[in-house]
Amino acid sequence: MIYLNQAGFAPEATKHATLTGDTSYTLHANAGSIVKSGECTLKHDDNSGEDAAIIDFSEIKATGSYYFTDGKGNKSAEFVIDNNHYDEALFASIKMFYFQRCGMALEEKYAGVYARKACHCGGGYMLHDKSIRRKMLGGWHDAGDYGRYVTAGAVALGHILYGYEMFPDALQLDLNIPESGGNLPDILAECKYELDWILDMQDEDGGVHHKCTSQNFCGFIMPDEDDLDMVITPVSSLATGDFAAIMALASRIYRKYDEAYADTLADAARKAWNWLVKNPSFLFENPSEVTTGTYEDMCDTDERLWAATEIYRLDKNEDAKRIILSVLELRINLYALGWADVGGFGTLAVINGGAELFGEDLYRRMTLKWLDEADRLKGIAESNAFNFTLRPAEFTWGSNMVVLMNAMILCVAHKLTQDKSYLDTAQYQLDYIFGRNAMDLSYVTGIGERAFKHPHLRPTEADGIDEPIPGFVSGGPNFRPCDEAANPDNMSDKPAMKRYADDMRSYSTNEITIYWNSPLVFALGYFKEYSK
Ligand code: 9MR
Ligand code: 9MR
Ligand code: ZN
Repeated sequence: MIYLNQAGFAPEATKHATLTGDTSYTLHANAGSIVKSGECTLKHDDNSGEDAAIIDFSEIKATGSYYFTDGKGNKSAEFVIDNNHYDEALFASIKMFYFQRCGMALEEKYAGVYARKACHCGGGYMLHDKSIRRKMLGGWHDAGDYGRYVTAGAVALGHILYGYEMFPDALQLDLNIPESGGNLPDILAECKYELDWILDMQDEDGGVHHKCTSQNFCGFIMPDEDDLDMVITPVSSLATGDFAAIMALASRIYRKYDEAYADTLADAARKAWNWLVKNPSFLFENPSEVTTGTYEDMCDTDERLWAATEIYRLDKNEDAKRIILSVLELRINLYALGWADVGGFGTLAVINGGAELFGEDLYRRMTLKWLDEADRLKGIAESNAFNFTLRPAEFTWGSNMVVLMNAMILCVAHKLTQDKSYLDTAQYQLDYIFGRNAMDLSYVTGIGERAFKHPHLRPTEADGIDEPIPGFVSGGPNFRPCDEAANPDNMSDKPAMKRYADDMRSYSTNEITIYWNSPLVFALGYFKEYSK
């Protein structure tokens, strides 16, 4: 078999495919001619359990469409060589957020066949006092379920807005959303939809509630049919830390377009920061009567670090600087970009803020850790025929997020050093997401000839339409799957890269989330800007 990026390659890019189970290959132009052929020596690959080799066809630069065959006659997915090869993927991966909108109807002129009615307009009640209700209108559904969670939302916004700070031009797309043509760039209008909901999660004293979901997951129904009441769970320092950071970051980005809104965001950020400074850790566990997602996290030091870096950028507040310096003495991960560990966002704030603002010493300490991690990833990628950065045990629930976070780390390492080997390694991670994997699948709906089709996504199951909405990233293989479609019994003899089921029931391998799409937006935006 030959696995490769089904979204294709830029003409000047380094182009790798992975050959397994056979030693010879032929590259065909779709027009009919044979472009290249060769022999490879296979080597065992732990992640896929296959004997595999790299096919390097970087010298093929003519635009057009192509496919490979192996010596046994197996045909690979078709792919293009073209400068615009990621355009469709970039558009769809951002438009995904519009399809996750809660609290408004998706009209046909923006949503096409996926149009649907408004959902979850009834507000929510406070867990500690059921008589207190809040509007709780708007925001993005977190995932295949209809919950809305602050830490998850802030992290998704973090991926997109740091991308916007670094390469705004690449993200100026007409998204065909209701706000298109207004005073904000479309992508910022889309993010505002989430920011506004998160603003509502803050109390007067600055604390921010962790999540707003029904007590239990609803069935596989359209969102407007879900009439379960929403409960707003207590304030957590995790949500408040992420909130302070994302609001401060957003206030700077939106100021150019809307002063008043930027002031609102900045004030909300300061209130959250003041709450954080006054309060100890309030971590989060689901209250006993609530069974939806937890986003549990046993440590808020990294959330406080992220908040401190952005508050320092906002107000050059000495307290914030002191907190950054004290956190740097602890051993916390300074490149993580997930919903639990957010230290990497603190580093991105420092990178974007610059050495002049933060001081040479602090800047150097944070970027060096980042580059160390990028080097570690590069080392792993050089050692296997998928040029892949994960090891078998790292295929956790949502392994594709780890892959995409690694792509982000490598993109930023490239920005810091201009060393092309980082960009190549980032690209290999995108290659994996778009089909260079032992499932032979593109993990983005609608992108590539062999894209996965059955996400654990309630509207996709309930809308009666065969094709899933395009642009959604699957969670991907899970070394310890735990649902009825992918479970330890039917997966235990499979290698890590194949512990995946393209099955709607498989929430532990095939759900979608906003924060699995957002790092793809960052990586594709980066490539659009810097890979020319
Ligand atoms: O749909 C739910 C998904 O969003 C969660 O990630 C997952 C794990 O918490 O749970 C899914 O809901 C399932 C529930 O946990 C058990 N009963 C079946 C539900 C739908 O598959
Ligand atoms: O993405 C989360 C993953 O890292 C966890 O292992 C998993 C179980 O706690 O939960 C995932 O988050 C789910 C959330 O709890 C509810 N919405 C769907 C999310 C994706 O499956
Ligand atoms: Zn909704």
